[in-house]
Amino acid sequence: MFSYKTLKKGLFLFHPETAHNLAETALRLLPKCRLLNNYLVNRNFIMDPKLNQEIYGIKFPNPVGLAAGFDKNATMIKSMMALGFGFTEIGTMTPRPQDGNPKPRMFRYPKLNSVQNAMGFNNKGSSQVLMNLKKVYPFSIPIGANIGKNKTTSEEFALQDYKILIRKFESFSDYLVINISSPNTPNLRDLQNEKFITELFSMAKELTSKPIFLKIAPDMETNAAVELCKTAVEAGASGIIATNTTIDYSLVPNAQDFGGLSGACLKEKSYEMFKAIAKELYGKTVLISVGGISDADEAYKRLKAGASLIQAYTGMIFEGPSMVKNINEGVLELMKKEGFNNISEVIGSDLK
Ligand code: FMN
Repeated sequence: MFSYKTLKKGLFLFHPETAHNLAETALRLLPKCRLLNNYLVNRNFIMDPKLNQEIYGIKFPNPVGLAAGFDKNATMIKSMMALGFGFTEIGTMTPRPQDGNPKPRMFRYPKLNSVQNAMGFNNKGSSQVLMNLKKVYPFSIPIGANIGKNKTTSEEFALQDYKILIRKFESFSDYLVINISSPNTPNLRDLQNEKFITELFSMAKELTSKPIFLKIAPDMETNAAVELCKTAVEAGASGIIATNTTIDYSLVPNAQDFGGLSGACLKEKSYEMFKAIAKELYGKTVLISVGGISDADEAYKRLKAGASLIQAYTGMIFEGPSMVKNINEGVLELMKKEGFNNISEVIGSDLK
């Protein structure tokens, strides 16, 4: 019906953040155009029992989710099935509204299918996001709530910010994610230490029985990252999401010297970090892989390496609204070729 190649040419004439805002407007309005929405759901949302999973009692129709940062304010949830996603993650939200960093703060590297962003948790704040969420929750696909502290909250009071956010969102989401891995809030990544993680998850487990994940950065020394993940799981984390964007600017020639890189340039780094974590934690907790995934081969590789679920953001900018459908169809084909009858048999098969 329409080609994303053509649409992309138009969208890429705009600054990346403007293009994002245009996409948001379209996706906010899409559910009002019932016919088009239904057409896209039928086209892109793959319904195949072989892709179904139940994790912590939550039903995931397929393993491909929207990564955090695209739907920061929970305004596009209703359109996620039209894009084919099996689950979505809103946020990162902070307790109070926040403008984020000065613009420009998002950059494209089209030749490398990569993006750099220094958004800085721009969001409408927890109260507004909660209002948006309440209009749709519970939804046909699982919704994760990704939470972070305000920029102006000192490290000393960081725990308090997470407490407020867990209390607010735990009844209106299927799972929660603690984000202390964004490179765009000064000193946030310093919270990736064992003392804070232990305090945080001990507190979180008191506040909610919903699954609560830790999202980590790809830039820590591998052993330290694995140890941190183990600490989080021992303290009560339900799983690990690996990884956020990278500050390894050598991955892109002439990259900006601020913000985080995502997309194809992050693929190897994210995979290596995921593999190291899975080696230690596969079978002991739930692992979600994200970073540079945009096709079925890479998705399948992450599943086999131990990911129960995968997420993507940047790939969609370059591949368009058929990306998730293509991934799911491709994964089904690979499963058939290798004789797997259900996605759960694929997960971690490299480690068995
Ligand atoms: N991750 C978060 O946990 N919270 C965020 O608010 C967030 N904002 C992002 C904004 C942009 C523009 C991009 C490109 C990524 C953002 N991310 C955020 C990171 C993504 O969720 C994901 O971990 C990362 O981009 C790697 O996946 P990808 O290569 O598929 O994009």
